[in-house]
Amino acid sequence: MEVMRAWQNSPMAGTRPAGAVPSVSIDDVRVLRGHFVDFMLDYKFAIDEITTKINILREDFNNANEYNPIEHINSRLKSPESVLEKVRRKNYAMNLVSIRENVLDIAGVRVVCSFISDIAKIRDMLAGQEDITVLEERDYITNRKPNGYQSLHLIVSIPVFRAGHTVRVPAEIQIRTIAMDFWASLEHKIYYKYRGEVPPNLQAELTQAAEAATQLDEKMEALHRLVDHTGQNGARPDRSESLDLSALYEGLVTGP
Ligand code: 0O2
Repeated sequence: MEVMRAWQNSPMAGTRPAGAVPSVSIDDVRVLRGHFVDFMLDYKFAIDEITTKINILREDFNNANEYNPIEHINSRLKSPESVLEKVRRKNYAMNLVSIRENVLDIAGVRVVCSFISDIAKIRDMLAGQEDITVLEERDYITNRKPNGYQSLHLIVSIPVFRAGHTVRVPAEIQIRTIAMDFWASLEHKIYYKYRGEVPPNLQAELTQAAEAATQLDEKMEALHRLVDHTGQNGARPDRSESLDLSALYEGLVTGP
């Protein structure tokens, strides 16, 4: 606890008078590091919990012989540097309580779907789970970002059951289509290549590409509906009728 206070009053807390030398020993730093690693573990476990939930949905869809709306899932744990950069940029207090309350995207899970209508489906299935609380929803699909970015962001909190205690951990779930994801990953690369200063002509091209991605999504959605209505919704054929279960039954009754 003393150590936590030391960190809160450390240079990172921004409370140290200019020129003053911080009085944090190597041992303090070690303990602080331990606290931080443990704090970050909560987020790693939150990612594990959410990923498991989504994998269960995916397997359930497959098992039900239904079409599976989940194309792929990925996740990332924000790096400590990136967490601290955000705390500084947003002017939050530099302590773990403040970071837990304010930096809500340390744990991030991305769900990529085939069609636009799948996004609401996945959203409802996750938001409807008893242990998930939706803290905030940012709909960048209805309200596309000026650069063209589209995605549905859910900021949720989820319980993580640690060995000696339970903690509710915030996490960001991004849900988007393949086309939206394709656009976002390219834009992300360009943004980093130009260190945030994307030249206007390239920015205009990106905005046009976002428009093309939306048109593709709409076209695919229309085709999907068409196929759905004609009864060919991608479900695997039910082969149970053609299976002869009698041999299996006999084997179970009579043994090897
Ligand atoms: P990464 O690499 O995914 O970890 P801020 O975090 O301050 O930028 P805020 O308000 O907390 O913004 O969250 P916001 O803008 O709702 O969502 C942040 C995350 O959404 C980003 O995380 C990206 O993953 C994604 N995102 C938001 N806007 C864009 C965009 O214009 N282009 C792309 N490609 N992704 C975007 P990180 O941590 O910035 O990045």
